[in-house]
Amino acid sequence: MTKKKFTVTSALPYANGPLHIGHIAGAYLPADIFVRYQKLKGNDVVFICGSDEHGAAITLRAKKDGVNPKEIVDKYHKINKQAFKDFGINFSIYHRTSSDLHHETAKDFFLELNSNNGFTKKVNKQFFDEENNQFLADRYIIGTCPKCGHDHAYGDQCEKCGTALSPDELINPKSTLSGKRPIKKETTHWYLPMQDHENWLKDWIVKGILDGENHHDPKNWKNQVLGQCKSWIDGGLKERAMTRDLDWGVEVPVNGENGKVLYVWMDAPIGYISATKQWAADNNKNWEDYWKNNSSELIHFIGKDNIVFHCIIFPILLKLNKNFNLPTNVPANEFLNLEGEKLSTSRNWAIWLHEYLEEFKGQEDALRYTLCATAPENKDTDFTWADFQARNNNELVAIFGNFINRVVVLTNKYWDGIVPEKSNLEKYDKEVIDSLSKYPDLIGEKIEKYKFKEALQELMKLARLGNKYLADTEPWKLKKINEKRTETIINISLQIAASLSILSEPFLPFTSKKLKGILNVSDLTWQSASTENLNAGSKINKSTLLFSKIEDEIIANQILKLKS
Ligand code: B3M
Ligand code: ZN
Repeated sequence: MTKKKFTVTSALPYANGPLHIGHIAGAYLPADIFVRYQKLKGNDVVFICGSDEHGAAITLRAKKDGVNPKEIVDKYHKINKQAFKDFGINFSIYHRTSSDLHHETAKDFFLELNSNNGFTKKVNKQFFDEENNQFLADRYIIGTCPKCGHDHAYGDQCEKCGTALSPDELINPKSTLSGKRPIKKETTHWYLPMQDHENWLKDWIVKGILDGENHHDPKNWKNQVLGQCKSWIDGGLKERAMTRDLDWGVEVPVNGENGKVLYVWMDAPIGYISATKQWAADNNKNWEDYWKNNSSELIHFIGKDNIVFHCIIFPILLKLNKNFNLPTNVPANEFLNLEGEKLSTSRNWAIWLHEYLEEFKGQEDALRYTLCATAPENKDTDFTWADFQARNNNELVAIFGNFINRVVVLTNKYWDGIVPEKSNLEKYDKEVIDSLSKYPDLIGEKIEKYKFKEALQELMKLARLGNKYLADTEPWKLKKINEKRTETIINISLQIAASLSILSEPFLPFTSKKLKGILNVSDLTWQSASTENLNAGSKINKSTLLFSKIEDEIIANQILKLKS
C-alpha cells in the first residue's frame, strides 16, 4: 500500500474564551477521529490547530474586560491548549497566530498576492464611530441581516444564516462600541475581487475540476456545504476588503500604511500554514510537502459558520499564491444544541470542556462517545444530559465494558490469564470469526466518508457481537462439561476484545489504551484488527474498569448547574 499524505486542519478557535461541547462536536472531535484512523492505516498525517488571536472577537472581549488583548489571548491559549490535550485531541501542533513566524508568513502571503495583482487598492467610505474615533467593521458593527432578517448580524457575517456580508449590506447598522448609528469616512483598503474567480470556483466546487483536471469527487462533499457554496456563487460574488483600520493584528506590510492590519480571515487561515512550518521545523520535515504540488490532501474540519471562508475566500487566496493545494474536502458540521436550546456563551448555556474534564475525571471517552453519537453531521442536533447518561450506562458500560469484563475475568479465573488454545471450530465460531474480519473495512469506509456516527455504530455492533457470542455459548456453564469447547470460545472472544482495542482508538483513545494494557497488545495496525492478535499461551493482565456507571444524582446536579 502506498502511503497517503494528509494535511488536516481544525478551525483555529478564537482565544477569547474557553471551549464548549459545541466547538468540540463541530470541528475537533471528528478531525481527531479521522486523523487517528489515518495514522493507524499507516498514512502520513499532520494535524494542525492553534489559537486565532486576532480580529474583533479578541479586541472586543479585551475591551469588555478592561484589559489588554494580549492578556486575553495568553490566558485562553493556555486553557484551550490544555483542554484539547486532556480530551485526547491529538494535534501535531497547537500554534498561535500571535507568533513571529505567523506574522511573517501572513505578511509574505499578502505581499505575494499584492505583487500578483490579486488585490485592488481603493479609497472608500466606511462606517466610523465618532465617539470612539474608530472605523467599524466585522464585530464592531451590527445590524439586520438582509438575507434572513436576523437582527444581530455582524459587519462581515450573519452567524444565523452563514451569509458573508459587508457593513454596507446591514439594515440599520449600529456601532457595537457606542450603540449609535455611525457616520461614513474615507479610508484606503485592499480588496479581493472575488467576482473575478467565479468561474473556476464553480468548476472546482460543483464539478470537482481544477485547471482542467479532476480534483475531488463532489459526491464526497456534504450536501449542506455544496448547497451553501452554490448559493453564494449563484448570488454573485463581490469584492471584499482584506485589510482593516485596527491596531491589533498582522500589520499591513506596505510602507507608509500605519494603523492598518490584515482582515482576520486574511490572517487566521494562513495560520494553518505557519503552524505547519513550525511543526516541520520542530520535526525535521518539509512544510511544502504538506501544502504544495498536490503531494498531500488538504482537509478542513470546521463548523457551518466558517464555510464561506474555507470554501471560497481561502481557496481564492491559495490559488492566487503559487502551487498551493486546494482542499479536497471541507466536512463542515452543523450546530449542536444543549437541552433543546442554542449554546450561548453570554447566557452561560454551555458545557465547558475544561469544567467537564475537572468534574468527570477519567470519563473523557464517555463525552467523546456521546458527542460522536449525536454529532450534528448533517443537521443541527441536541445534547442532553439524560442521553449522555443513557449512552454511558446502557451502551459503554452495559455492552462494551460488560463484554470486555466478562472475557477478561473468565480468562483470569480459569486459565490464570493465559490465552487458551482454540480447536474444532463450530459453524457459529466460524461465522463470528468471519464477521469479525469485516469490521476494519466497514468502520474505515464510514470514516473515510466522514460518517463518524455510522462508523461508531459499527464499532458498537462488534462489541454487541462479542456480548451475544458469550451470552449464547455461556462458557461459564460449559466449563465443567466441555473444557476444550470453552477454551475455543474464550480464545475467539479474546480476539474480538483485541480487535476492539484497535478499532476503538479513533473514537475512545483512553479506553483503547487501557484495553491494550489489559490484553498486553501494542502498536497494532488498523488492518490487523481483521485477524487474530492474541496467541494462545500469551498472558493477559487483570481486569480494570473501562467505564463506570453515572448515577442519577450526578446528572441532576449538572442540570441544576446549567440552569443556575
Ligand atoms: N476563529 C472563527 C471561529 O472560531 C475562527 C476560525 C478561524 S479558522 C482559520 O468561529
Ligand atoms: Zn442571516
